[in-house]
Amino acid sequence: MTSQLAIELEDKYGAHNYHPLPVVLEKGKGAKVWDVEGKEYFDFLSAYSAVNQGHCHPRIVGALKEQAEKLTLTSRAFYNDVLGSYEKYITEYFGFDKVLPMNTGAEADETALKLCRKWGYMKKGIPENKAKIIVCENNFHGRTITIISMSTDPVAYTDFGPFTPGFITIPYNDLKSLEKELKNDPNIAGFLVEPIQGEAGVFVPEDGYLKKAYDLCKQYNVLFIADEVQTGIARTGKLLACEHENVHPDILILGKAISGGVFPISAVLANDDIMLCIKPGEHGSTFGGNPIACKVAEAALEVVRDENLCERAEELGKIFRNEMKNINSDMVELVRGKGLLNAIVIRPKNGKTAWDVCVKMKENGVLAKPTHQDIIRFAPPLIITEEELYEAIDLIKKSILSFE
Ligand code: IF1
Repeated sequence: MTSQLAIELEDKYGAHNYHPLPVVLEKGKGAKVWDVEGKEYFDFLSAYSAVNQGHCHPRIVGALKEQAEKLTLTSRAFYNDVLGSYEKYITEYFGFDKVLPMNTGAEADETALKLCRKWGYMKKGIPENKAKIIVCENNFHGRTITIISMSTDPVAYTDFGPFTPGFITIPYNDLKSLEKELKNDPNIAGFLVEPIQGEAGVFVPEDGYLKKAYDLCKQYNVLFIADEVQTGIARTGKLLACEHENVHPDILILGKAISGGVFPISAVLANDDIMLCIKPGEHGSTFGGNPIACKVAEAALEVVRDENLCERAEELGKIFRNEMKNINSDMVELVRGKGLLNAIVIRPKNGKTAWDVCVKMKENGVLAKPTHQDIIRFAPPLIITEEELYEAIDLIKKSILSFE
């Protein structure tokens, strides 16, 4: 296989729903990946924060292999011998009574929306079909019809209507708008929010926003739903980004790094008064909670704890932002982020944009992806060593300075 052939094949036989950087990867280990020609790169995307534990982590891959040879899928029509222990493990790990296992982030978001509506009718007493959920401008929660019905990005929703009703959109990081909607409408069941907006370009809200939003939700008997698919699992320097403000959401949505990028696994967590609103037959998934997923997720979460990934993300993130802020180039307009979820806003120079910077970094051995024309997201695996991080920082600096 050559890069050129792999790209041609994808172009000819795959749907054109992505525009990848022209690099064809065939191997990964820790913070590094290699392309089919053998060139080595630092991975500063981590599959959009799914590979927090590093590529092909031996403990996680080991759990996958072991379970794959024993039992892969039973469906939820029968019990299996691993689901219950996994459920005990993950609920204790995150401090909730119950978990509902799914596969992808979008499915977990859909699950949370259904659960929230159900709670609204059963517990809050909202009249039939009147439940509303507040969401934020520039959100990203996935690609299903209902989820794009909440989107304010024309690329995400145009020509995919008709859309699912029942959502109210307010600006992110705006408590006044939140309170106004909560005050106006007794039929609001939930407020769905990303603790840091990922797709919006790693947009970090003001300190105190999440806590005050949570308190407002309590005041108006509305569920606070955190989408931590991207921010969760140590990425921002805490196990959950909500922990930066001591917020324990009513409904927690997890995906991506819950498997270390080894397998599609997602989860919705809540306490009994909420989770038990859903009864047998009302929701589910063929693969959700399958034995391989259970073993893989448990191993991936053990790695987070045993390898101190929260502390690593916190410390290395500080180094990274500091070094980026010190780059002597007017292309670096702004550096922001938390832990190892960071972004640089690129000021175009001589017609060169964030895309050109990413292509140059690729040539120099660092992989990252631009978003929104002018932003580059930097999110290496959290197991990256300090030495590797400095090596990568040098390559990033060299790439940006090459446009001076
Ligand atoms: C793609 C971004 C990242 C997410 C949050 C749910 C989901 C996602 C907060 C859905 C997914 C992805 C998917 C990826 C691009 C991407 C992304 F650029 F859009 F913002 F991560 F940075 N909630 N995020 O961020 O999870 O169904 O994909 O498992 O290619 O669309 P999924």
